[in-house]
Amino acid sequence: MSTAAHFKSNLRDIFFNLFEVLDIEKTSLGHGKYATMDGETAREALTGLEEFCQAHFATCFVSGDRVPLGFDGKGNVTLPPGFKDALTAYYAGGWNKLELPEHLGGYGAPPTVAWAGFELMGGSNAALTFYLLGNFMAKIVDALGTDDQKTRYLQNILDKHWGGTMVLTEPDAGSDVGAGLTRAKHVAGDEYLLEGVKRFITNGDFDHPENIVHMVLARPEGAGPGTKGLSMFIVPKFWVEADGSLGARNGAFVTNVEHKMGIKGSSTCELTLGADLPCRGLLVGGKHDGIAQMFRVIEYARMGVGTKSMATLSTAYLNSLEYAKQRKQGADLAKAADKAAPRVEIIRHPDVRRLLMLQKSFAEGLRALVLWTASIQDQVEIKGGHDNADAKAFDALNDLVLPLVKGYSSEKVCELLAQSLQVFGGSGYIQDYPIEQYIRDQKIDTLYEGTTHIQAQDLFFRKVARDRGQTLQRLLGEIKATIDGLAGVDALAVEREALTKAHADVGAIFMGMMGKTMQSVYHVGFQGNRVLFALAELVIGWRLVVGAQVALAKRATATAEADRAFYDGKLASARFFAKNVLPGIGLARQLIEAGDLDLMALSDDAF
Ligand code: ST9
Repeated sequence: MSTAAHFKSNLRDIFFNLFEVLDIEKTSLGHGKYATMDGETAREALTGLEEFCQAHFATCFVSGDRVPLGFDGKGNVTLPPGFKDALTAYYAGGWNKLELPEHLGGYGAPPTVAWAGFELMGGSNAALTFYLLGNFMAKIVDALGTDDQKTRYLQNILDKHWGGTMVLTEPDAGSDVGAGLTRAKHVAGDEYLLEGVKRFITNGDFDHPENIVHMVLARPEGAGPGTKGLSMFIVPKFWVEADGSLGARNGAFVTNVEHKMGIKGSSTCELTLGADLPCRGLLVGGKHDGIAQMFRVIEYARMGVGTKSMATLSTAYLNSLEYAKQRKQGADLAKAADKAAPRVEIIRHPDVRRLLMLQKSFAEGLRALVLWTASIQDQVEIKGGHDNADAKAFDALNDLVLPLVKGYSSEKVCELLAQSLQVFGGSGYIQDYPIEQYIRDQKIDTLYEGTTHIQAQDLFFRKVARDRGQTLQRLLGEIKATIDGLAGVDALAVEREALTKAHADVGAIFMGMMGKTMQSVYHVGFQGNRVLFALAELVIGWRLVVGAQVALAKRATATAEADRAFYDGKLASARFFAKNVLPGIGLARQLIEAGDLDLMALSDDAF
């Protein structure tokens, strides 16, 4: 297979979600901050981006895996073949402007359109896509920086395409960010000197931009322990003077590049601050509010990681579908006794059909989850940012579902990619096909930006318990309204019944867990992931059924054969999920209710 051909996109389903289900032409485009973007522009942009990703991102997907990053031992990392050209083409085509707001010179696409675009980029070459984080850091400087910080950085990042990083992790501070030891010593005004060693820094160095802007968490002298004692600093590779001109090399040096299982083209670096040269940084916004500031970046990255997983499953599914339609092996199972029976394409085998529909329903279900979540983000901005009651309700809903996007999408896709490979038989295990690389490139998604259990704790303690279940209840109410609306719709009776049962099970799971948590928080430790998965499956099942309602209506009037087949496929995905996934929530409920603390009592030596 050619290196470019690995990426198979599904723009038809993206458009189905955006324009037929979420109806963003009515709900998002033309409103508030998105006043100037219309449906035609959004469709053209995504169609163009798809072509661009095929031509420039997909083409270096393999070289990014096979040709190692260069590292000179003096802080400088060189990119694999094709990466620099692809980044140059990306900026030359103005694709970075798609999600930038108009006041920063962008086209003002809402999150729905931007995350749809991200699916295309992350699916065609995730390692390369990460190098584009600088663009988002410009938004952070714009939102949080002082006027002086904006003068130094904003136009530089935007016009010169500087890189950006998020710098939290240290050798002994991974999930436990608050254990970070990097220190910051006040110099004057908002300027500090930083010292410490940071680890696993994505994009720590690369040889495309002239400068890289690191957003670093460090503890100022005298600050308290834990995350609340951390502040966020802008630490550039090259110092930037007050007039925005480039100054001397700053003391933030890459001192190692990790050799990883996957996303090898993405430089994951150890970053040493203040060892050989002083490392100067500016306190973001002149305010000690580091962890809250950094969570603006983390939330974006968590959404990005969940979307990357979904995008990987989608292209893996479409690759395995293509293979299953071409590969002939064995006779039809019903004629297997007849040794002279004709050989059939493997898509004719029931087990392969099951594997294909399993992937299809999850790829479409996860896309529906991601784009629905993005539509909530659209509304936060349209309703006036974070400052009014309506916007706050959408913001709380976005907070509630982000752990599903990040935690569930990454875990489920990790499991399902093995099934994508299974369709290929032994051929899937070799590098002639992209699935083995997909598996290696995707596994990281369950780990970085907060492991799956961090997402489960975030969901249970912060997004449900601390909120006294209010946002969860609103969400369950919305799902209930869909169930009620399906009364009498015979074609979706199976879906209605499965959703009704799953809805009741999830309600009972949360009620039961509140009681169990009163007895011991260890119950959340044991059952948290299961709770996260149960809610995610309910929400995905719901979104698939909402899509099925639309598909049912459109199917009735569709004249083109391709449209009829597409809507039949949507109905089939929803039905498969309702029959094969939603009933599993009942089992999860039983296991959660029966969950005990036995393992805590077992001696460590017994493991
Ligand atoms: C990493 C980098 O992993 C990986 C690279 C990813 C690259 C992604 C790139 C994305 C895309 C780029 C391309 C763009 C192209 C776009 C093109 C589009 C067309 N929400 O519970 P407490 C805050 S980096 C909001 O007491 P502990 C809050 O301020 C490493 N805020 O925590 C809170 O205070 P309060 C990532 C939250 O026990 C404060 O924290 N590392 C949330 O002190 C304290 O909260 C991680 O993710 C939240 N959900 O600390 C760390 N939670 O309560 C994982 C907390 O007063 N560890 N805050 O509001 C954790 O998350 C831990 O739970 C912990 C615990 C550190 C928060």
